[in-house]
Amino acid sequence: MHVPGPLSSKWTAYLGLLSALSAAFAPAVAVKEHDFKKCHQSGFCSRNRAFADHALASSSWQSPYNIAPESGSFRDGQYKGVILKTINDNGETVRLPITISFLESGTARVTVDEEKRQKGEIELRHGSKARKERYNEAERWVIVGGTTLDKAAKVDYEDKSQLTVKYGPSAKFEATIKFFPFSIDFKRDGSSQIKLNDQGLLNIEHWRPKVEKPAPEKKEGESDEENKTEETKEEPKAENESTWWDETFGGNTDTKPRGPESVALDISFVGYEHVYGIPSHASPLSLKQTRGGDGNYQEPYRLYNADVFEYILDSPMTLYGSIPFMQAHRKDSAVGVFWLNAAETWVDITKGKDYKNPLSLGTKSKTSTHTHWISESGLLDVFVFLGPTPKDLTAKYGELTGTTAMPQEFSLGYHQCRWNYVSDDDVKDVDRKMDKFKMPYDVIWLDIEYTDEKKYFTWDKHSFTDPIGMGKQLDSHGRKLVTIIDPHIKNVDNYPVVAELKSKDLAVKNKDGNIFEGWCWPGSSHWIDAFSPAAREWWASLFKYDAFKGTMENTWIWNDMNEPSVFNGPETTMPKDNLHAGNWEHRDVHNLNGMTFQNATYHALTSRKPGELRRPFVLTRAFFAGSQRVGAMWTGDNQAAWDHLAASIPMVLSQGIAGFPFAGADVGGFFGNPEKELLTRWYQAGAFYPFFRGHAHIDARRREPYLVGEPYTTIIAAALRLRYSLLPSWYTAFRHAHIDGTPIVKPMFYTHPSEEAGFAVDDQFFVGNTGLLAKPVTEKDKTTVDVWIPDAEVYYDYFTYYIIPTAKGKNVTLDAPMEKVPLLMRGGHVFARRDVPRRSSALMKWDDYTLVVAVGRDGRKAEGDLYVDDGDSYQYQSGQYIHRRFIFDGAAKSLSSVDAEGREPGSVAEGEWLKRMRGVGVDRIVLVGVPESWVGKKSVKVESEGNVWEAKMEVTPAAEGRAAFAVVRKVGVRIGADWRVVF
Ligand code: NBV
Repeated sequence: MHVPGPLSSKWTAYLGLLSALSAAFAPAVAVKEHDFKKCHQSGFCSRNRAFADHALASSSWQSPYNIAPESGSFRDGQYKGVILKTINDNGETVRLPITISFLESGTARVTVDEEKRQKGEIELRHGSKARKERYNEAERWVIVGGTTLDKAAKVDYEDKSQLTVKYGPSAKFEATIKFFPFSIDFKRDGSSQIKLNDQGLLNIEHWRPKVEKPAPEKKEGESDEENKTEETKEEPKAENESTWWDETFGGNTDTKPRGPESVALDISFVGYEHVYGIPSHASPLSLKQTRGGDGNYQEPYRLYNADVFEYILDSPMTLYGSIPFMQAHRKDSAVGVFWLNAAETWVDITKGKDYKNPLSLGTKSKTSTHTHWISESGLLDVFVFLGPTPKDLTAKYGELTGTTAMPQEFSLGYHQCRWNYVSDDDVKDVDRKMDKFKMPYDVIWLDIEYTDEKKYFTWDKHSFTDPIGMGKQLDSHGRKLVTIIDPHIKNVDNYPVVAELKSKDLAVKNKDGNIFEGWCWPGSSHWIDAFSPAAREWWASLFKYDAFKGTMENTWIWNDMNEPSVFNGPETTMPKDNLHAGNWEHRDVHNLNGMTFQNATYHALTSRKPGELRRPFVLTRAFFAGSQRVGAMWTGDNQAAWDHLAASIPMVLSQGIAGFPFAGADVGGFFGNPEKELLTRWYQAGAFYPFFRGHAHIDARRREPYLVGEPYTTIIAAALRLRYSLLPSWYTAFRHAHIDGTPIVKPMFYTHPSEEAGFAVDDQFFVGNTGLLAKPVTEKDKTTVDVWIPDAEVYYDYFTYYIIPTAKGKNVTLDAPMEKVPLLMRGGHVFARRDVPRRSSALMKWDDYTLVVAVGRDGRKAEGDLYVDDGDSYQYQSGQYIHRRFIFDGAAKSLSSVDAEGREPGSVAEGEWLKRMRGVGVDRIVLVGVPESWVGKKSVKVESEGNVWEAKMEVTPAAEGRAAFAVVRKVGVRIGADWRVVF
């Protein structure tokens, strides 16, 4: 058994090696796939898979879970009852209270608990201080709204064996709850969409005392393996006790004071062939099957936040963060589930035409997707969304878990990071060189080496002699600094932070209730327990400007290693029997851990100085459902390899549809040295990640974009400027994500839910509502790309205005020489840019806008919007923002701008920012795809604020495949005012 504390000789040797390696700035020994559990190495996963195998193989299988009909009652949109789990042939049962809540939003929620544990009528082994209840606080961290019960939900039918409830918008949804065995069939407009326990895989491992069995006698000379009982020797069985009471992996033993306690359920998506979501995995957007077979995975998708550096691609292996939200999609219909459980979770996916239930007429010939969700502990708590559109799903999920926080505007710019910038001079030098090479950027980052021997909140005094001077140089061009702060606190003398952590008793505890000690970058460390309100309060005190000296208003924070990463822990994380605030076991809350830490930092940044209330920027590596409310994420330690560049796109798309769209991958690849072509292509792709940061490992050669040499330097500078010119549209997309959970970059199934051929396309995407369709080049030596065209609209090349010869549902091959990012404009959209290249986003703040109108097929309407606020404060919450809707009317030959939210002019008292925005206008309007009849026109009429004037227009006729286009200059309207331009 591994007891944290005094280190065993094995660990001393291992840690000696680690620290020697990290001292030499080499990456620690690469963590490989086999350092992480496969399902068969995880007791509860293998037991539940065995349970499934048994149930699915047997034609007579009956789930042992039945609702006791007399226990049930329905009131005010909620059904409450008790499931009886039959546990032996004598008919003994265990009581599992169930609540089914029908919410006003149309979402249904099914929660199952265990009565004995609710009442605390269980005994813990080893004198454990852990809580007796099943973990019931995930909701407190994750759910922020949308839980009002639907009082209009009505029981539509009821007899002794079942109950049907009608609910949701116009009572179009219904749930049939069957009692014997327990199952629920969720229908929309009368047809089944989602079924729970239809396959009978519901399994709630109830508490039981350990019955000591006499150890089988070991014959002389017999090995331990030979001595195993028949039961333990065989492949895992559902009732195999060998992993009930303790479990060892990689030399670490988990003491499991409550024994087996997993919760598992099958969720079938009837007639749905595609499922998406449950990030983060380096896997295609449309999830694969996981039970073997051609092209399928053998392993379930795993959700157990882990420091998996050098991760492998095309794998269901767990990564740094988890969002247990899954969407199923078929032509014109989308439904989803959110499995609210923060413990280690595995999800098996199978698809088949042989839908087991003969009653599901009409779906028999269609492929259905069956999923099997398996969590180690906690409540069974699942939300069911019945769509019908992908947008409904992201909106309802956003209502429950919150949406992306309105970001700091600068954070949409380019971030320059590496492990490490070695001194303040180094930082200042990079800052100057970016200017010299005319490369806009907003943020430079400091990794762990800026600290004094990995003591966070300190500076290495030899290399960073004047952090404030450095901060001021950055600030002079509106730039920012991000410093890393990790959750492990170095355990040394004379470090006030650790002294306080200990004296105030704010650290995570080991299973015995003593402070947990483990190993990370600083060597021996303790971990702040961000589940504790007192710890969060203390954490906030560390960030005050006068506490974290050397930081200033333009300093923001990066939280790494918060899975948490513990070098000598099981699977590089914390022992599951560690204890958090409230005596919850780490097992119960593991996947929440990263979010609680990022949340603590987020709140700390709101209280650095009295009266200063600005939107924090915090980047996190570990995350869970809800993390979108407190910052951005990145996909962790990828590699400087073409396949990692390609994999980043579905990964970022998956984040978007799972409600955490502020996402990006390390541009250039973290490990290794990208060849110039790869680095350049990566910048071109990265310019389309919502979070755009170049980063590199400490061993990687310097690769600031100006170092790469021509022609690449110029090409990268162009990609950066493209990002900067489109910042107004990116910011608008963030606004939409903030309002209703819409992804920032959108996959084809999301924008075109009727086009089946696009459901598995995950290497191209639309940016917000701009109609910009990007298809980054992710292969070496490629000078063309094939773009899949989802509809019959007209598509123009973004740069040349060539009309792409497209056909709906077909691929079109585009030229993509090195200097070109394949980017199309879909007809029918209007979007905003700022075209004057500047050094940072802050310097563009008061620039005029360019509006681009991509005229729709046959000159039809084009529409778009622009949202802008001060990009920093919370004043937008009191109306201090501009949100315009632009409408191009081909028939009326006009472009007009109206308040997108129908607010009357003058209805908001103008604060300082709005007043200053009075000086910001629309400088140019570019209209692509104008009719030939416009050729020769020289001016347009502009009407705004009671005045009428003329502006000059130049129309370029169509030529050799290029659309006719018009440019109106010096338009002269204010961006915040109503106006109309008549052509
Ligand atoms: O802090 C060092 C690195 C960081 O650069 C990287 O981005 C993180 O994902 N960190 C991991 C710890 C060590 C990685 C080998």
